[in-house]
Amino acid sequence: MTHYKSNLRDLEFNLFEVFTRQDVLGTGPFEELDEDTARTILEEVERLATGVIAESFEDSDRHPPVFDPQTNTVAIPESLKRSFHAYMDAGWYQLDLPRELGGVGAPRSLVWAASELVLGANPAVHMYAGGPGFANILWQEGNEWQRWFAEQAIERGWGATMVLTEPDAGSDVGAGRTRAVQQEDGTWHIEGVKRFITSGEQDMTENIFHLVLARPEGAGPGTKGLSLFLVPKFLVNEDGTLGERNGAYVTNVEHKMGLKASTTCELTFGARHPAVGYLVGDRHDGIRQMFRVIEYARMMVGTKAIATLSTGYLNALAYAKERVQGADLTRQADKTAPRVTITHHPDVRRSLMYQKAYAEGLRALVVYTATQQDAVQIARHRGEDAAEAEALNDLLLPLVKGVGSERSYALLAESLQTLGGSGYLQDYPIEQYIRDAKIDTLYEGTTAIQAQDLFFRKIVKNNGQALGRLMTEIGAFAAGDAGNGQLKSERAALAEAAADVQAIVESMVGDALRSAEEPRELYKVGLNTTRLLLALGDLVLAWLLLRQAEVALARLDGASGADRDFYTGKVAAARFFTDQVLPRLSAERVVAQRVTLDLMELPESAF
Ligand code: ST9
Ligand code: FAD
Repeated sequence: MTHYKSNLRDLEFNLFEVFTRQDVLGTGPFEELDEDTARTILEEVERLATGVIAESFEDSDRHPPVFDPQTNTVAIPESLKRSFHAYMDAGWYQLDLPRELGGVGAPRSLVWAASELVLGANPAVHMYAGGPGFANILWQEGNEWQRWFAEQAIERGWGATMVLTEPDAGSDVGAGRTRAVQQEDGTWHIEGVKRFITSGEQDMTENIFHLVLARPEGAGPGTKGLSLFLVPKFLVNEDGTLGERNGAYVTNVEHKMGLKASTTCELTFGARHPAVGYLVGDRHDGIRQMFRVIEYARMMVGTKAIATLSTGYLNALAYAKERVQGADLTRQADKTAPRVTITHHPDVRRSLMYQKAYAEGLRALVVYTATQQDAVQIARHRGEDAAEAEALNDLLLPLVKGVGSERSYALLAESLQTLGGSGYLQDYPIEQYIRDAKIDTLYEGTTAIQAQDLFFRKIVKNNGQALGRLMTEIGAFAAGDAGNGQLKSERAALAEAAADVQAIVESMVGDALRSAEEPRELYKVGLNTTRLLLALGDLVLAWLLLRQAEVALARLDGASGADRDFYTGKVAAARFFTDQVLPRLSAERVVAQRVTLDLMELPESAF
């Protein structure tokens, strides 16, 4: 038995009962994949995830990769190598590759469901296995030679990295100073130091290719002046074999709070000898190209966080069902009363239901977002416009990443709390979950950045269209008859919460409009962006949980055994969330509307 407790039942419930993916399987771009095959794939990935992939989770935390500064190499622990190779050998990364690259071209909903299992079992394995995905982007964005390179990378199983961050350029990617100098043969020499590069060095693949943002000499400031370069660790000969060592070396590996199995590297370009780079697609369009990777990685980070909360909750639940402590509250005065398992205590039940409702609501958010990606795949296959699904996917991404990571990290503390003092021990996985999940609120854009992305880019720049469509859907659900009379008060609470969120948005838009006359009004928006992110997240989660409850109520009739328990739990989670979480949005609305410039006027020295 490994640490990882998966929830395949809930994944399948989302895929096939709530979002009916069987309707798109077997058709259009997914013609060769039917529901049975999809279920078999998930079972196989789950078997691998709960087995060999999860096996190295603890060992690679206690014995993390070791950096050798003499040789600029990293030794990955043997246990993690086994997990990584088992995953790559099984070939599941092919699910997400197009057929032209030997892949399956599966719907994104299935891809993300399978990814959740791997990310919950051992996120570092998923990250080291990113090479084929990066190659796919390179293949789509690259010139003819780079497309050939991408094919080699997949065939030979090379690793890959995304290289943006520098010591003085974190959230502000446009502050990057790494230079690119064009050579007479058309290649470029990259010069500079990048930091925090995930998977920058390892000894599991024969080559690593870096996708690097650098500023060509003479290019303008900010992100728009950055170009994207392919910089392989080893140059590649015409027959695909490895050539000379390129001048990109890992010069440090960070010591971190968690996610220790994943190497976080300082990468120095051109200090010892030239670091040859190839301009991706022969065009200076770096930030747009890199955002194709970033969008994928933000979805991945959110899914990782949520997967961790889910296994945290299920570990806590298993413990709570066994742990006997204290008497039932109604008999606490009776010192001879039988001792009960802690699941009998109201406070433990409250905490467990928070964990369950968020874990399952957030999973629904991931799958729902992925269904928008399915819609994009289908529209493109038909040669149709996919703008609406793209915009909704764009709107949902900061929720998956920002809300997923914030809520998961906070709720994992509840999972630990369920175990009492034992939760603090390394005998149980939850302390590692917490350490490993903290990073999810930080990398791929901190929560503050996700919140600004949501408001300024995904709402204001989109003229509120995607948000408007989402709110209309939520409103229609609230006003409809879902639940056949049994979800009436919950739907009323949803409508009220939607009005609260709408009011927050309107207040922020008002401040933003006023800032045209009085620039400082924009500070009020900045004081509310994270509030809006979390509030909209709660609203969407409530809606998705209620959609699940509607399905569950319809199926409860005649259900027995495990199914009955499952559907009963679904209805309970939705009711709990609407009763206990949604009312808080009214308070958030009041706070949002009360925001003043006081904080911005406070002298720094008064903090
Ligand atoms: C990191 C990695 O942290 C951590 C984990 C690594 C795991 C690796 C493994 C992953 C596997 C990956 C597999 C590969 C993929 C497979 C795919 C399969 C198909 N959406 O607002 P402006 C663009 S890495 C889209 O003016 P500023 C857009 O082009 C480090 N595009 O920004 C825009 O132009 P336009 C992560 C967006 O003020 C242009 O940027 N670091 C979006 O110049 C300029 O926009 C970060 O995430 C978007 N949401 O710069 C940095 N936003 O408007 C966080 C912008 O004309 N900081 N663009 O369209 C930010 O995001 C900042 O807001 C900023 C600001 C840098 C964008
Ligand atoms: P800063 O940008 O300095 O932020 C500090 C604080 O200020 C944060 O709370 C932030 O929210 C806030 N802040 C900053 N700017 C604003 C603003 N405009 N408005 C409001 N608040 C703001 N990078 C890569 O390129 N590739 C990788 O593979 C990669 N992997 C990573 C792995 C790990 C383990 C870590 C720790 C980082 C990784 N990163 C990677 C870098 C990561 O993306 C950055 O750390 C992140 O974007 C934040 O940048 P920063 O650390 O410089 O923080």
